[in-house]
Parts: sequence; structure tokens; C-alpha cells
Amino acid sequence: DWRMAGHRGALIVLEGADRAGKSTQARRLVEALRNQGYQAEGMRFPERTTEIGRLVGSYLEKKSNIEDHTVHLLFSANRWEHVPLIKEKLKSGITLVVDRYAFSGVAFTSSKENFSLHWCKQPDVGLPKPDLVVFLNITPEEASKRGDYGTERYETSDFQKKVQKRYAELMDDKSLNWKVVDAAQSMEDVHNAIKQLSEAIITEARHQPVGKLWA
Ligand code: ADP
Ligand code: 2DT
Ligand code: MG
Repeated sequence: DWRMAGHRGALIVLEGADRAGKSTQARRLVEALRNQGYQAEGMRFPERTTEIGRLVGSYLEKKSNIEDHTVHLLFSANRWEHVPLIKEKLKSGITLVVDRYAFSGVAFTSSKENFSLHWCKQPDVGLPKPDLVVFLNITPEEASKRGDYGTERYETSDFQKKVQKRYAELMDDKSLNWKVVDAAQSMEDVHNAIKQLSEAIITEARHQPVGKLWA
């Protein structure tokens, strides 16, 4: 059967603004793919459980301050430390559904004063390239109906507006397979849209080598 071993899994990334539904949809997608007989697993960045992840987590919780360039490199290092695992999983046929990736890294840091998009991308150059990047698109008004901002760093409306603009710039890059999904739809409709895109890319990616991001 085409879903079985011998083919690599796909690398699928979900990006989008705060409360767009990334974490909800990542969970549902893994569950749906498994029910269809695919091997699928979730992953998230930052992954706060490693040593580097704990530094980043404490920074986000404002329990520590880390210089801006330094924390950018730590977020990137948190991805690089997972690359052997990512490669292994894909190779063994597991499709990875990733909640945030390098695009969050670039969108957030480049929203700070005096950070160029170019500089922000460099540490992540060469990471496994996603076969599909789903952008969950939502207006700040729609997102605000889903509750207030939390208390972590970056969770302010001013900063989130800047982040949104940076995402738009990143989506101009046609060397990546960006797909914009209207995240203001019902959970079910968003899920069905993402599931359809994902099944198509799993079939397409299985005979192709994993690419290198921004390389
Ligand atoms: P993110 O990970 O992008 O910040 P979450 O998946 O945590 O977003 O969702 C944020 C909140 O919005 C949660 O309370 C979730 O239940 C709710 N939510 C997610 N998707 C939808 C949707 N399509 N319609 C309405 N509410 C949603
Ligand atoms: P979540 O709980 O929504 O994942 O919030 N971030 C994330 C960065 O600044 N750089 C990165 O490289 C990544 C992956 C986005 C995590 C917060 O961390 C920000 C929101
Ligand atoms: Mg989330």
C-alpha cells in the first residue's frame, strides 16, 4: 500500500498569528492523518523541553532577559538540535506536522528595531525545507474574538501587527510552497482545507529528497 514504509514522510509546517488556530489544527491534522492510515507525528517550536528550549521558554515567560540577537540564535539552535530527529522521522516514512518553524523565528525577530529580514534568515539557512507551509490567515479583529492576549513576551497588538507584515514578506518567496488558508472559518472547515493540502503533498513529496531551506 502506498501509505506504507519505503517512502519518506512529508514536512508540513503551520504558521500564522497568535490564536489563528495553529496548535488546534496541528493536533487535529495528526489525528486525521493517522486515522487515514498514514504515519504522522506532531512537533512544535519552540520545543521548550530541551536545555536550549528551557532558556527560550524562560525568556518568553519574561523570567529572564536575553539579548535580542542571542535569543534569535537560541530559537534557531532549538530547531537545529532537532534536525537529526526530523531527518530520521521523515526517512522512516513519518509525516511531521510542525507548529511554528523558522518563519516564526524570522517574523518575530525582524519585527524588533534594527533587524533585517536577511540577517534573521541566516541561522536557519539549510534546515530541512518544509514541503508545505500552511499560513493560517486571520485578521486581528477575528483573532480577538478568541480571547485576550496572554502575558508572554510579544503578546501585544502592536508587535503582532508588525509580525503579520513580516509574514507577508516571507510569503513572497515563491521557492517555498506557501498555502494560505482562511483561519476565520469554522474549525472543521479549516481542518478539511489543511487535510486536503496535506494529503496531496504527502503523495507528491514521497519520491523527492528533502530540500534545504533558503539555500
Ligand atoms: P494558536 O496556536 O494559533 O495560537 P490555538 O489553536 O491555540 O491558536 O487557538 C486559539 C483559540 O482559538 C483556542 O481557544 C481555540 O479553541 C480557538 N479556535 C481555534 N480555531 C478556531 C476556529 N476555527 N474558530 C473558532 N475558534 C477557534
Ligand atoms: P507559541 O506558544 O504560540 O508557540 O509561542 N517565536 C517562536 C520566536 O520568537 N522565534 C521562533 O523561532 C519561534 C519558533 C513566537 C511561542 C512564541 O515564540 C515566538 C511566539
Ligand atoms: Mg499555539
